[in-house]
Amino acid sequence: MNIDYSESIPNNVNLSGDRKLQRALEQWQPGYQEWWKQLGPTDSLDMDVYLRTAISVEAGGWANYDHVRMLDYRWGIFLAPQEEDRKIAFGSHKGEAAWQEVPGEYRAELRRLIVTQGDTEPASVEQQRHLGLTCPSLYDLRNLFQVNVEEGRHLWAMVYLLQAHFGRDGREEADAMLERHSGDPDKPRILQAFNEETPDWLSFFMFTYFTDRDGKYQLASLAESAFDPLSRSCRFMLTEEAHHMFVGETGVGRVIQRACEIMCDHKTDDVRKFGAIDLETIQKFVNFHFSVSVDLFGQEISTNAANYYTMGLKGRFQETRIDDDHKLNNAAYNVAEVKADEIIYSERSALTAINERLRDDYINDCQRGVDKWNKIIANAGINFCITLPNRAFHRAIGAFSSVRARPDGKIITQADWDQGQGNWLPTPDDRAYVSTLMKPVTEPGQVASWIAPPAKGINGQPIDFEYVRFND
Ligand code: BYC
Ligand code: FE
Ligand code: FE
Repeated sequence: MNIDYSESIPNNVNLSGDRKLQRALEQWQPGYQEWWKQLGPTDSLDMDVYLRTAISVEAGGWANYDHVRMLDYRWGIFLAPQEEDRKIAFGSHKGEAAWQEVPGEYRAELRRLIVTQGDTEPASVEQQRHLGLTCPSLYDLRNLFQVNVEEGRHLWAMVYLLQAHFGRDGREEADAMLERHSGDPDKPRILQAFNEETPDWLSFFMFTYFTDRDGKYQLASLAESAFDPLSRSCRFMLTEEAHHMFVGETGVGRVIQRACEIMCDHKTDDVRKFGAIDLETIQKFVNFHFSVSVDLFGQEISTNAANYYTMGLKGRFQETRIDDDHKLNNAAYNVAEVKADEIIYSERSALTAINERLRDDYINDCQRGVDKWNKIIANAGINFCITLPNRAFHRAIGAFSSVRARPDGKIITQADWDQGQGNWLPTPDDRAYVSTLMKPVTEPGQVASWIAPPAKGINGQPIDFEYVRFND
């Protein structure tokens, strides 16, 4: 199914056959472009960037790589191919035909899920908008912009659903996506992690590793939705998400590699003296970004999540591969909670524990990249291990938000927290140090002092390829 690039909005949803929808989207488009100019990547509009563009939504549809002027980038609407006779896989409608239209009785819940998802996409672009000014290499700058244009397209994906399937209030919600802004005191983004700053490239790599991975898990559970257009939107978005997490995993890995090289070459732990980032600081950034991202899964016990599941709106990760009745009326799931200053697990209704189960899947997935980072450290012969903090650490949502916990999960007093937190989370000094390293490196093939070069280039190009041309 090829994408029609002859339309003002490239698409594979036969937009030209739906004049009403086309009008709605064309009305929204100028506001979006204005938003991109104002709050998208700073000073980037004149640059030519080596970007991939989807030309089809089938496997291999990503083959198209070329330099594209940022100003001319065109966002479109792409759904994964429709699965014939798709049946609902879970909840009270299990076995019925998937919905092509929104059922009236679930309209409010579906709209809320789509709005929450959509809101995060432009938020991340806003959070990352200044990073281009301090890129550690052209390769990294190109990856940043690739992520940014795709997050912009993810907003389009959700706006399409709102405009095609929700009428007037859908159009109002689409407009509101451009009115809330990350960190805006009056009109902030909906989820807290998307109101935090992404002030430096270490934060960016952590964000794409941990927070884009929350995106992967949320999108995967929405990809199970009985509402077929949502499912198809999310399935295609997931193919883009893989690259974002690759940027995070390899980015953090390269920062670790540089630290290890300096430690070995100079026989020192004081890598800051040589313009690198020490492993202790990297661990603190891991603690911060992991804890903020696990909050994004919501409360451990959530009747909202149970209702979304029973209604068929949001499934579990890889729902169809799970061997049970997919209704969960009598099923149990182990959920962590605090009792008498201990973390204990107890059996709860699996239905209300849907959020926690997704969080568990996410945490297991996070560990895999951490293991790879630790291999880099071990290969350098250094005795240090990056660890994920306990889920109780530094939480703002759910059962652990009312206690203080160390990264190892021990519940502590507020006084111990006040004393210890500088060892566990980035301090203002740590952040100030990292920010001193943020100086642009824009010679092809050159890389900043604090990060190792990538193992290979993009799409078979050499590392010293001119991934970005500035045209100034
Ligand atoms: N912040 O029953 P609960 C991505 C509220 S990232 C603030 O657990 P539920 C991306 C909640 O609203 C993926 N408030 O809630 C990554 C509720 O309020 P009310 C984004 C929160 O409904 C990188 C109350 O607490 N996608 O794509 O299960 C770059 C009760 O909680 C938070 C989605 O999130 C929070 N973190 O919410 C770019 C998917 N958590 O009703 C992009 C869509 C909970 O009591 N959203 N609350 O007033 C959802 O599936 C769900 O809404 C949530 C959990 C997962 C957010
Ligand atoms: Fe996204
Ligand atoms: Fe992403």
